[in-house]
Amino acid sequence: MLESVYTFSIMIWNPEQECMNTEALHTLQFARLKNLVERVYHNVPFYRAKLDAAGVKPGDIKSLADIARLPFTSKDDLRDTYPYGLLAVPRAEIVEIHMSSGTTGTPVVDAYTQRDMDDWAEGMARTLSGAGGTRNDIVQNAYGYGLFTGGLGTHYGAQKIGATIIPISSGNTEKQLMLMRDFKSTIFTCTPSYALYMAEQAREMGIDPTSLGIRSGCFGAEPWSENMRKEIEKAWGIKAYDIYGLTEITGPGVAFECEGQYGMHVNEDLWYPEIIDPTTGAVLPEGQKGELVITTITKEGTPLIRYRTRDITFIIPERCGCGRTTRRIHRLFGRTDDLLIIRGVNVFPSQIEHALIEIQGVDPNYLIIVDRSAQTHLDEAELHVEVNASEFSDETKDMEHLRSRIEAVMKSKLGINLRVKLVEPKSIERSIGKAKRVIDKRQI
Ligand code: DLL
Repeated sequence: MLESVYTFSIMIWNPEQECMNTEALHTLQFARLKNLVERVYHNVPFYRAKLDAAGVKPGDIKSLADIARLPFTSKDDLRDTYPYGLLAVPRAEIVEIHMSSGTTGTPVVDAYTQRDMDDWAEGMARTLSGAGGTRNDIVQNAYGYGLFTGGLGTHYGAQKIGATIIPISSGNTEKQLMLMRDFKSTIFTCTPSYALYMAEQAREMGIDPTSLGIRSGCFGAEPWSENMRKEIEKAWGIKAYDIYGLTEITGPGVAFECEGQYGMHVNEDLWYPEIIDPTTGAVLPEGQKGELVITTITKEGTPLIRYRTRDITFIIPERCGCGRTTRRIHRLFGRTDDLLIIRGVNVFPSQIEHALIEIQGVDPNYLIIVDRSAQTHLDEAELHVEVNASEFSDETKDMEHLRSRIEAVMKSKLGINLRVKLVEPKSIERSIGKAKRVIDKRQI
């Protein structure tokens, strides 16, 4: 094994792959891409039909740039081929299956061979190392275990770096805090909203979260903002790292933040990223915001070609100072399908959260309810915002002042009129996994 490379102060897990020179990386990616197209063309009828329809044969892939000739794969394709339609190996080669329930209909399935499992553990080993994790750490893993990839993905990565893992799964907040205290956990992993909730519960139980000795945390699986990072870091006295992945593309471990905490390094030797214009499908240059598309260049079980993630970001054009040469994607801006269009104005729920954190007296717990008036047929949006326990007052005048201030901030920052309803501290339902922020009644 190579000697570990230290830049900043944190160890890079796999310098041979993560710090490869760009030319060598492109050569590797091209060889893997070519092999992938051969494999799916010959083993998956769905892909053969798709490539034939696009007029592309495996032999046409002569450079990495030829990836743009390949057709996209979408979530609907995954649903249409449920459960085994995208298998590129005999079923007996599959050692594990995960799936995401999604909010509607048929689940999307990911099936892994042993090699896929190794790649997954590798991606998560790099992720945890990016957050400073080593064999000396105690990782308390509060992502849900089961079909969701957060729990087991983190588990495999923590095992790979040789850390001690506490597989507590999500929920059971009191026990989480007790184990943190008793076992002296040093890293914890969960959704960002659960991290904030846990801190709130700790304080309620008379425990100062900063006294628990956690050093850092890997948070992802849902949108969060830079301000929310600050809140989490302050509440726990830790460094909070953004991590990214999705069930269809193996799970968490696709991209992760390093000590620089600006953008997430994509494990590009395993998952090849592109950014496209979501309307035209054209590939966009680095620095330009669009939809992230990923090709699983080493995946054996259920490989995906140019999978449209619907996640919006851009590739950061500059190379990172940490020593890794892998490209970074910017913190996610939202999803193409999260986008709320309220009276013609585009709003991502994350923008609301961002604006709220800057307002004194409210917590970043909110719910937005959108409906359409039966009389005017216009969209109407109501924003429920939790008042901070210390600011909550029986004085109608004070509350009214706060309410109109929030409405004014939303109007100036988002350009929409939202009716704000202040609700009591802790009255919005907390989540132990992904937080639900939007109820859109217009589709019902
Ligand atoms: O959420 C995998 C995961 C587990 C990622 C643990 C990170 C940590 P899914 O349930 O399939 O898989 O949801 C994937 O969640 O397409 C994004 O829209 C969103 N998402 C994931 N990570 C982030 C992040 C897991 N860091 C979907 N920031 C993705 C914003 C994220 N959104």
